[in-house]
Amino acid sequence: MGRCSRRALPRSAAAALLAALLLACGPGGRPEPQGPALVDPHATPETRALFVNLRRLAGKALLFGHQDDLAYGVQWFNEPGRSDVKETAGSYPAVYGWDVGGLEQDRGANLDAVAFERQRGWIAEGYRRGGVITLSWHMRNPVTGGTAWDTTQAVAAILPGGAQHERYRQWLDRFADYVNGLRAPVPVPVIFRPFHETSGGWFWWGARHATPDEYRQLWRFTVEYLRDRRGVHNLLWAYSTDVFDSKQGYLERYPGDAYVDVLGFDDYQSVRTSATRAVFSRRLRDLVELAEARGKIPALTETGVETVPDSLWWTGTLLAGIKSDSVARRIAWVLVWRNATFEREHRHHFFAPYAGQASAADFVRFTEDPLVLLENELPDMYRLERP
Ligand code: BMA
Repeated sequence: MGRCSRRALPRSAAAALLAALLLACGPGGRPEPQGPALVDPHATPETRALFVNLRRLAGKALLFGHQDDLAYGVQWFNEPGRSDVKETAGSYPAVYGWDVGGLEQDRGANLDAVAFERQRGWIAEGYRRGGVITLSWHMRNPVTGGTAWDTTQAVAAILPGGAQHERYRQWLDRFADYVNGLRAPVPVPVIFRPFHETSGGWFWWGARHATPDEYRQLWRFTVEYLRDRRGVHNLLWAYSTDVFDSKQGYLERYPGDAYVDVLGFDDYQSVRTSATRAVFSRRLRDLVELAEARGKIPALTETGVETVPDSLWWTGTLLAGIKSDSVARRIAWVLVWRNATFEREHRHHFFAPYAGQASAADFVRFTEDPLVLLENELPDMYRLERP
């Protein structure tokens, strides 16, 4: 399947072990059951393999991810081969987060000045090295044309029959063209996480600005349009809330098991210090239980502390919280947000360390933990051994 350009063998002993786990049969030598269906029954083989492998790995490995990792860092912008994570810990991250906010306007670059043409190249590059790709979409307000943070009511207007429905279809067409064009050379599997942090009130699709039912309708329409009308088959669908305090709260806007592959949440609150570790691990545990009960993948889809001022945050707060509970530690990945370039944005807005940053040494310790994987330790996530 034209996969020869991707790494054939895992590099380390740990990766070899994980590869063996991924390819293992179930107890008694029988093949593992097929497991629950994906949102897309026609998902490409690589997309299906990614889903199965993430599920199998969860609990044995925690993939580390970083937003916009290849595009820029705190002290550089758009320099091929660079990565603040690699320059700190020796490897690219295992998960690459990217955002397509701006695609709807047919702009050449996203809302953080990442050119789409380059983003496409970085996505293919990360995939060829064996990395996992996730996309979010800070979509502009389709009623006003304002930003994603313009909370003018818009969800009802873009549902079928709504005044802006046609516009929304056009935006989805642009997205479909973009993801259909992500090829290396097979379609690159993408974990798509639209309408994120839906329990928060800051985006136009969030709580208070659309009813749970409207949100669910929007989600389902989006899945069906891209999958069934536009033939997009390289997506896993990730639902994500902000922090939540009960399973019931988490599920309030949940689109339904048939429409979701990954259950995630974004936590910039209970991860701040170890004082709230119990709350953080309880959230993770609830998430893992919700996901596992449905055969889905649990993930900490965004987290971090801006500027990471606590030099021991990675092991002392993040990892300690994840590992303090035998259920909580079964999340599949954790992704920290972007490292804005200081010279361009004139603000200290970064969530991963860079060489010399106060938490760099602890970040290295974090990545050396047997549970935590960077890209160079990943088994082949895109191959599924069939008996
Ligand atoms: C936010 C900030 C913004 C950015 C947006 C989308 O959390 O980082 O500066 O534009 O995410 O990436």
